[in-house]
Amino acid sequence: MLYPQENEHRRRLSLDGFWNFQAQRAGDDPTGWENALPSPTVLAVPASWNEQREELFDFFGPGWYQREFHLPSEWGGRHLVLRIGAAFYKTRVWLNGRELGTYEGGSLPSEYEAGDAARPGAWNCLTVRVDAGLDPWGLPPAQESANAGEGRVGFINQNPPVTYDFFPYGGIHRSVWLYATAPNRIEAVVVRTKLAPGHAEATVEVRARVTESGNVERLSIEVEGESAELEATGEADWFAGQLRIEGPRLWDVGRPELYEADVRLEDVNGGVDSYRQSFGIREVRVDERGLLLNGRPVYLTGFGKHEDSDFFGRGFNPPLAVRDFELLRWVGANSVRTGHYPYAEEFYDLADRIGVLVIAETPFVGMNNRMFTPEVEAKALPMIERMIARDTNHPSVVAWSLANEPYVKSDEALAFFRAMAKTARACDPTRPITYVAHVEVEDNRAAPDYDFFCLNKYYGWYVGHGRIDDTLDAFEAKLDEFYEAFGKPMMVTEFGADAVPGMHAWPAQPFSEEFQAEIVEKQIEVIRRKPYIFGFHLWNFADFKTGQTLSRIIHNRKGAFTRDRKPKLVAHTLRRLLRDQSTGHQA
Ligand code: BDP
Repeated sequence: MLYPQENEHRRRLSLDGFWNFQAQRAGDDPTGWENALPSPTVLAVPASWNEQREELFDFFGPGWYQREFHLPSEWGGRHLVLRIGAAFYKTRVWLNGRELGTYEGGSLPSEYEAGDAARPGAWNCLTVRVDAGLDPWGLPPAQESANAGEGRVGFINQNPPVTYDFFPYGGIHRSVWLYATAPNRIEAVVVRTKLAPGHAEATVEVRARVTESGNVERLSIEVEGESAELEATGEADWFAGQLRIEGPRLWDVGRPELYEADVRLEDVNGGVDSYRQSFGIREVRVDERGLLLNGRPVYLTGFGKHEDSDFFGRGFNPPLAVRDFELLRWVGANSVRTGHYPYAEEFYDLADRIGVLVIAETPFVGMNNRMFTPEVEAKALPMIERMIARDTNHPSVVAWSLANEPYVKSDEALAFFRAMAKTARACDPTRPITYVAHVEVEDNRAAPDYDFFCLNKYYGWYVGHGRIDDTLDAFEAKLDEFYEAFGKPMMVTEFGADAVPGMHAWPAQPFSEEFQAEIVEKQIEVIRRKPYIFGFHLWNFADFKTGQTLSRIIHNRKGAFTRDRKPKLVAHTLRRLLRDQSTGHQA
């Protein structure tokens, strides 16, 4: 899952831009569409289709994308891979009419071997069929039937009928690349660092997987002038080696010290491949004090987010991503959770380069009891593996969140959550794992298998609506109850209220900016009193698009910022509260 890179031994071609597009409607016969679309229109990639054209607003696929591109003749004989950063939700790909493969999953990359179908030195036709059809067994799932109101109070008649509170945008959401390497290539690089006591020295362990391990002449790494050979590990196609760095510059909050590992593969047939992987030297663990970064407790403040903006929909929007990190700095926050799916890779690159902590979440949201089957598990576990393989080298990622608001009450649910925990730990023994809980203690039987506990609670909103002061004691008692039940350090990962920007009320009332600012300030005061809580994230960073239902005023309005990133009153409140405290910043 290495991000495509341009270097001495690798080439890449961006296929972003304007593509032909055709919506497949009931009654259409798509025979032959992989060769030519009969009456296409034009769409931008990457971006959701829903906000680009009126007729696609509530269209969920299948949508057919097609474009031509010229393949340089020198790419003949190279190892060619087509890579789609993410498309929601099921993808099928053809090159020059020949099927390359399929992938199910809306927020992780898919790759396809393209060498046999590609025509070097000529024009090529690429077709991508994306089906965002509401699938009750997808991850995340749609409701089993419209109006089922599954899993969420107040969401009966939600349109479209999904089990979660964000819009099921369709389309190619992240960049599309074609890349070329030597036939024997570096397929994966995993960098892990270990600090000696006192931090005077760090060990950097690098593992790499190659395509043809039998043909490796030499595999080596270099970091700032230090180099080491990687040797076969005995595990299929994996090699490993390590080097030491004296006086390491540690990566920390607001102190984004990064290193580059240059990996080089020389093949017995004379081929060469190389890859530059950035990484940070830092140590993360959880003990009874909470999250420790480089041995020191850190208090996390920030937001749960979404990938969501005007026009782009869920598509990756580079200036918006920079702006979001800039607003985090402005408000004084040090961390985010990728609610409720893995984000674009570029997002974690920015977090690494700016020094923001990330709790990285799977797309397992809306997981009610009917989902805990062997079939769903067989889809979920490989998604965890793919997510961790993709994001493991980011120093910004300090924990994996394996689900949002599941019901872990039945024996099946418990077994499912134990299998997920086991998979995540096998992929990455270096990071703590968690999942984000709601409802009651007895709905969270898997908590003992996870390292810390995350809780979402909406007192004064979904519980005791409109009564801020009257619900503070109940809020506090609920936090204590969860801590007493599990004895794990905790984070409050969601709390808040909707506020329609420009809506004012005195005295404060629901949906006004005053109400949102007041509830947030008073609940933070409660949260901060709890020694077992090591951080809080407001829901949400910005207003975001969701399905239509009586409790939503076009968007979910719980953002501290509007959808176009203007501060609401609560953002100023937070800025005052967060900038006044020093525990969250280590720099
Ligand atoms: C929580 C969910 C989140 C919702 C939020 C809300 O985790 O996805 O958007 O509630 O209702 O339960 O605003």
